[in-house]
Amino acid sequence: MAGSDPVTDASSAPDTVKILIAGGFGVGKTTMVGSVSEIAPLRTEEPLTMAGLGIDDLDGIEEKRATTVALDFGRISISRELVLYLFGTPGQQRFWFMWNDLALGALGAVVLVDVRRPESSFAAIDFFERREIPFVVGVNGFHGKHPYPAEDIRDALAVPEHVQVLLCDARDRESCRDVLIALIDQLIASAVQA
Ligand SMILES: Nc1nc2c(ncn2[C@@H]2O[C@H](COP(=O)(O)OP(=O)(O)O)[C@@H](O)[C@H]2O)c(=O)[nH]1
Ligand SMILES: [Mg+2]
Repeated sequence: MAGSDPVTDASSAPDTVKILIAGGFGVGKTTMVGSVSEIAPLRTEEPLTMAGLGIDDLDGIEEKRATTVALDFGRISISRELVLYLFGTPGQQRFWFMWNDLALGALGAVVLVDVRRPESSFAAIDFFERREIPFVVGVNGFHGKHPYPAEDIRDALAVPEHVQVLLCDARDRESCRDVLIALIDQLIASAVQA
């Protein structure tokens, strides 16, 4: 009784793709997952406490009050055929042991950069380059300001030519969606080439 029952027909189910949202501590990863997610994002945030004093580098991000201890999780439908599952990584170096596990099965990543402290996302760029996981760079202009063109951030972080660098606002749904769509376009283009 093969049929086209939309409930049981696997071909009508959307493709689901795992995407990582990575970058340094306090660059806006949790904010981005929260802005774009259609489901209430799962957060594993804890208030920053004295325990992290001297460990978590708050230089330049004094307004940060909470920190992601495991991961952020959200979902966004790009079309009827494509649903992205977003995994926001914890930024602090002491949680880096989790990154390899989080990266399993990920098709691509967004590396978010705080325009005021671009170097804090360098390690994330290095991580995806080494593992040959495709990524785009999203430059989060805090306070909606973009003092530098994308190409300056590319030069500062030695981002290779084939990786897109996009200016964005982690608080803005459309802006974050545009970054994710750019990543998907990049993934499709490289799949077509292969
Ligand atoms: N003004 C401003 N604040 C932001 C922006 N993105 C994130 N924040 C704030 O910066 C802090 C760190 O962001 P968060 O998303 O927790 O960073 P994460 O450590 O990368 O997950 C939080 O207090 C956010 O509300 C932004 O684009 N503009
Ligand atoms: Mg976070």
